[in-house]
Amino acid sequence: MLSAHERVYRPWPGVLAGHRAYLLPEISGVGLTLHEGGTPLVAAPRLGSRLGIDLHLKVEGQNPTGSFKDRGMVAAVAGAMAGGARTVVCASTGNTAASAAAYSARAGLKCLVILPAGAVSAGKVAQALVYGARLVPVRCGFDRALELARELAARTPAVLVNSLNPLRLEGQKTAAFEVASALGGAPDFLVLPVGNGGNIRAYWLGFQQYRRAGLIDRCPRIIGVQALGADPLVRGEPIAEPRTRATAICIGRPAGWNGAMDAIRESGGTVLAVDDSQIFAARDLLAADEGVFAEPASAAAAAGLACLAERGAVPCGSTVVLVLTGHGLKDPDAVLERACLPPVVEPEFPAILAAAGDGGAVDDPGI
Ligand code: AN7
Repeated sequence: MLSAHERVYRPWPGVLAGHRAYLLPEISGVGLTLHEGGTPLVAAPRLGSRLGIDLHLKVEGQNPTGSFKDRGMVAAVAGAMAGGARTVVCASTGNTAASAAAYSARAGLKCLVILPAGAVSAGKVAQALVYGARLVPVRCGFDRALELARELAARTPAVLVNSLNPLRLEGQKTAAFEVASALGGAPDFLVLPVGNGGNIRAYWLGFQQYRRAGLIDRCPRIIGVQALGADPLVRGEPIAEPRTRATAICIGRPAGWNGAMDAIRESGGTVLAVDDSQIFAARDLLAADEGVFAEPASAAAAAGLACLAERGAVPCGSTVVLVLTGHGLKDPDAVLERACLPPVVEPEFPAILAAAGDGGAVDDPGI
């Protein structure tokens, strides 16, 4: 028999059970989980010292479907179950679809996902398919797809599980609880990507709730980052045809516009935009410096933080949490379409040695 000391495997119970005391009772008792949440806050000393800050990464790519969406989806699907629903529906740039598909499979519900055709990364489409969702690719962008999903939910018994469903934010706010508890308080700054504007509001709600409960004595400044070309909050007006390679946040008319701007204003934060080349540079730096691979939308936040640090807008020594919302493997094409793969060589030792030594990749073996 393993003694209590030897039983080193103690699974995190998931968002609904793990944060039960701070969630609505109508969902906290529903036994639905894929053990989402409880993600690590990883110290980032190399990147942090480049930027002159105390940097920590909230690695949301470690959630069951590889993005932060699982926190809100477990809550929304639990709500749908509690209400006796049989079908859920969402529009999605990909991660919401993957998560909705997984949790509705788990819950035994049908799932319908409306996708902007040709604008969702391969990993996310594969996830939605394999979990058994009904996919409806539509010849439009995300903003129109969301209108259609809302209309479908209004006209049928299907429950909308986009972040217009308040239970989504209820689940997603738990990430703020985890950040505060890992640091023993709020960071000075929290930086995250903004698409539809749900997650930024959820973090703000979470920090405020912990402050009201007396668990933290202040809230962080919240900094939202958008991709240039899909940056309506920065421009102050909707964008009819948003464009960015960071497909997850290719959104021109965020449904959560007001909530996002309130979070930024009330926290004393800001919103800024970075272009795709800054996004890819930040992604590569994050991977090389810290061993963490984030999808382009998440790397946008890293790029935005670098911009602000260079401008002196983040004082030296500040404690900063960078939220990496989705795993890099969601969109391998975003790496491969820019990479130059080395040529294939014959399976002979001299050929391997020559190829390996090329560019000094292997220390001179002295042969
Ligand atoms: C990796 O999946 O909108 O500002 O349909 O996938 O709360 O929208 C995804 C958004 C950031 C933006 N990072 O969050 C969808 C979807 C990643 C994302 C965002 C998304 P919100």
